[in-house]
Amino acid sequence: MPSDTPKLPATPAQPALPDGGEGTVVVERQSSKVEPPRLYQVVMLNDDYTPMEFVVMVLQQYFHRDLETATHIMLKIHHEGRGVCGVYTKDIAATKVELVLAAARRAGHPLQCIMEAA
Ligand code: TYC
Repeated sequence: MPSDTPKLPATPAQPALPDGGEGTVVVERQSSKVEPPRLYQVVMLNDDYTPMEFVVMVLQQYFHRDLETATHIMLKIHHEGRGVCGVYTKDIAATKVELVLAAARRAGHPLQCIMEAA
């Protein structure tokens, strides 16, 4: 080989081993069980001013309810004072509450929406 040929790095004698060649591999046990995430229900509250059609639209748009189910939930809220729109993990429930409140504010309606541990 001519003396100016670049040299490749030397191949290690041993392939890389998980124990670095020491002969021991430690597998750590999980210290705690993985629990399913806590769930939160998004609850809409009744008021005297928000139009029924707006509540039905919100239930369809933000909670993916069909017209019949959205109407049923809206009427339940209207008669009983509150109703569950859906059940979600914490971040999703919080986002839904923010989106509903923002939509109500934009439209000038006093609609209130909260989340609570399911
Ligand atoms: N009570 C309202 C009305 O009579 C309708 C309504 C339903 C408002 C549900 C809010 O979360 C609500 N126009």
